[in-house]
Amino acid sequence: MLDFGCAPAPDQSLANRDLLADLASAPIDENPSANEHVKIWDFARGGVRRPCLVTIAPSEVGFELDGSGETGKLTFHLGMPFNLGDGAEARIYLEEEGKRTLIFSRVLDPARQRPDRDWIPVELELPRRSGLRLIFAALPTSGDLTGDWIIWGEPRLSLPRSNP
Ligand SMILES: [Ca+2]
Repeated sequence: MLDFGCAPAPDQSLANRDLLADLASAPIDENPSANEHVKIWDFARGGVRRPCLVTIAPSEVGFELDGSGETGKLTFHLGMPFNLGDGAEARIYLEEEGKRTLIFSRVLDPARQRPDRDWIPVELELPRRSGLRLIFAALPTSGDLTGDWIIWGEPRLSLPRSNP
């Protein structure tokens, strides 16, 4: 599992936090084998190429949210890069004091469901509390792991300005 600090820009009314930049600079502190299943790569879906956080099922990656007591909006474009296998499930959890709450779930099956071959834009409002951890997870929907790559295109957090 990876953990990250957050450094929102203090002079902006809305700080955009690029989660891919966080991942690229993160120290790998736990279970190195799991990181073979978490990558940053570009993928194109529907003719649009985006830099992506990649989670290969079964895997997950976590981000510490800003400790200022305020969080904001999470946006990303969801997809699977290969039209293979029987699909997989994308999930996002919020973790607080070790307890997980599922805030997003989507099963994708691009081999059989044509709409799942395009980017799916997602926007999630996050609660305004400190001490939260955001977890992106890829789960298999069966024993068939063929092509079970979940791609999170351009994941970003918009953080309201912290009051000084
Ligand atoms: Ca599968």
